[in-house]
Amino acid sequence: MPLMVILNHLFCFLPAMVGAAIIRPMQEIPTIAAISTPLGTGAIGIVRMTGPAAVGICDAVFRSVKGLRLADADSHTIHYGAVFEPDSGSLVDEVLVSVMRGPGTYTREDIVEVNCHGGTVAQQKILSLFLKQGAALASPGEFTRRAFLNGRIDLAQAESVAQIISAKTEAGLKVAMAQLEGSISREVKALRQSLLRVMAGVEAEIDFADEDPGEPDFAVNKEQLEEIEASIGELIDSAFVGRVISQGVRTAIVGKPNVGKSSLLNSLLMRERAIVTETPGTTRDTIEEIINVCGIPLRLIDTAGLRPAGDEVEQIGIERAHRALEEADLILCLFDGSLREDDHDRTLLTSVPADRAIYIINKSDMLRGRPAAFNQGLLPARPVLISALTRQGLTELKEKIADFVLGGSLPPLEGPIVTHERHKLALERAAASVSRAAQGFRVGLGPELIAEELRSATGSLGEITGEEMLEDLLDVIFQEFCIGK
Ligand SMILES: Nc1nc2c(ncn2[C@@H]2O[C@H](COP(=O)(O)OP(=O)(O)OP(=O)(O)O)[C@@H](O)[C@H]2O)c(=O)[nH]1
Ligand SMILES: [Mg+2]
Repeated sequence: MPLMVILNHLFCFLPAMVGAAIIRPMQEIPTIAAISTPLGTGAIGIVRMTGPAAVGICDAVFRSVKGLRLADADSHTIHYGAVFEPDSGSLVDEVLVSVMRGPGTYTREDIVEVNCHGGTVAQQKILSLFLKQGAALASPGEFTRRAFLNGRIDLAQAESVAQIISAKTEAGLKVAMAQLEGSISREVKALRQSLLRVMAGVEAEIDFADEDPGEPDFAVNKEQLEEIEASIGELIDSAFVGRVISQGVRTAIVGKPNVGKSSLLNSLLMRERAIVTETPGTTRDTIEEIINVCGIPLRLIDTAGLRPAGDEVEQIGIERAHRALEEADLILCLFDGSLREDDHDRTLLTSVPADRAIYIINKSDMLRGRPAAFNQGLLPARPVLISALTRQGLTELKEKIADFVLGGSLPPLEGPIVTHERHKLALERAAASVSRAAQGFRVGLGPELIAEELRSATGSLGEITGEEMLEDLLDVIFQEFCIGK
C-alpha cells in the first residue's frame, strides 16, 4: 500500500477535527510563518515558523506517526507524520517536522520547520493553515531581522546572509561566509572601541577642564587616530575587490549596430544566449550574464547598437545602452574591422572614456590577412583583433580583461573585505570624521569640536554593525531579503 494511503488510513482514526481550537499567540511577539524554499516544482519544500506560538500552532495541524505532540518533543528533533486540515480532518501532505526551541536557534525563538512535498500547492496549503491558526505572514528577511534584534548576529552579519543566498561565484560565497562569521564586524567593532577610548580621554578633558588634569597627550591621541584612519582606509580599499567578487565587474559591450556585440557575448559565454542576425538593430534590450574570466567574475552586458534610434522600443534600448556605458567598470568598445569607420563609430569614440575601455576590432576572419578597413589610428589605445565568429583572439582578449581589472588575477581573499556599498559609505564618513579629528589635534582645536567629530565617526562605524542604527535603516536593509529568510 502506498505510504500516503497508509498515513491517511492511520490518521482517519485519530480524533476528528484535529486542533479545532484555534491557537492564538497570547504573547506580544507575533509568531510568523513563510515558505522558505523557492516556489515552483521541486522535490521538497520548507514552510517555516518562528515565535512563541510556533510549536503550538504546528501541533494544531500536525499528527506524528508515533502520536507524539510537538509540545512534548525535545529540542532539535525531527518528527515524521502528516499535516491535516483541522476543520475537515482531511490529509494535506506527508511531512517531516523539525522542532527547535529558542534560544539555541537562528532567531533565538522557537522555530518549527515543515519539510513537505515541493510544488506550490502543498506549501501554500500548509502556510495558510498556519496563518489560520494565528501566525502572521513573515515580511522579507523577517527571520533574519529577528536574529539581529534578538542579538544572535549583528547587522553586518545579517546582511551577509542575503549575500550568501545571492552569491554568483565561489569567491563571493567565501567572502560572504567570512562576513557571516564576523570578519567585517570584528574589525569594525575593534576600530570603534579604539575610537571610543580616544573619545573618553577627550571628554574627560572637557569635564575636568577647570581642574588642570595636566597636559593632555595630544601626540599619542593624534598617532592613534592616524592608525585608525589608516585601518579604515584599508577597509575602504578592499571594497573594489569586494564588489568585483560579490557582483562581478560591470562590463558593457558597446558599439554601433551589427558590429558583433551579441556574437561576442555568445562567444564568451560559449552558448547562444543573445539573438544574432545580420539585421542591424537586432538587440533591443540589455542582456546580462555572469562569466568567469581567469577566475574574475564579469557581469557582461550586451547592449543595443548605438545609432540615432528608429522606433520607440529601440530608443529605450539605446537609452539603456548609454546607462550601461556610464555605469560600467569596464567597456568593451567594439568595431567592425571589415568596414571603414563612419560617423556612428566616431560619435561612439567621443562618448567612451578611454581609461575604462578596451578597444576591439571584430570580424578579423573577413580580413584574410589584409589590414583592417577600420582606421585604428582613431583609437586611443592599441585594439585587440578578434573574430567573435571563429573565436580567434578571444584568449588574448580575456587576458587583457583580467589584466585591466585586477592586474591579472584576484588577490588572496584574506582579511576583511568590504562587499556592501552601505558599509563602504559608512566607512568613508567615519574616515572623514577621524581625519578632521586628527587634524584638530594637530592645529590645537578645542576638545568639544574634536569630541563631536569622534562621536560622528563612532556613529558611522556603529551603523555598520547595528550598534547604532535607525529603524528606517533596518526596513531598507531587510526589504532586500527574500521572504522566508
Ligand atoms: N564574419 C563574421 N561575422 C560576424 C562576426 N561577428 C558577428 N558577425 C556577424 O555580424 C552580424 C551581426 O552580429 P550581431 O552579433 O548580431 O551584432 P550586434 O552588434 O549585436 O548587432 P545589433 O544587436 O543589431 O546592435 C551577424 O550576421 C553575425 O553573424 C565575426 O567575427 N565574423
Ligand atoms: Mg546584438
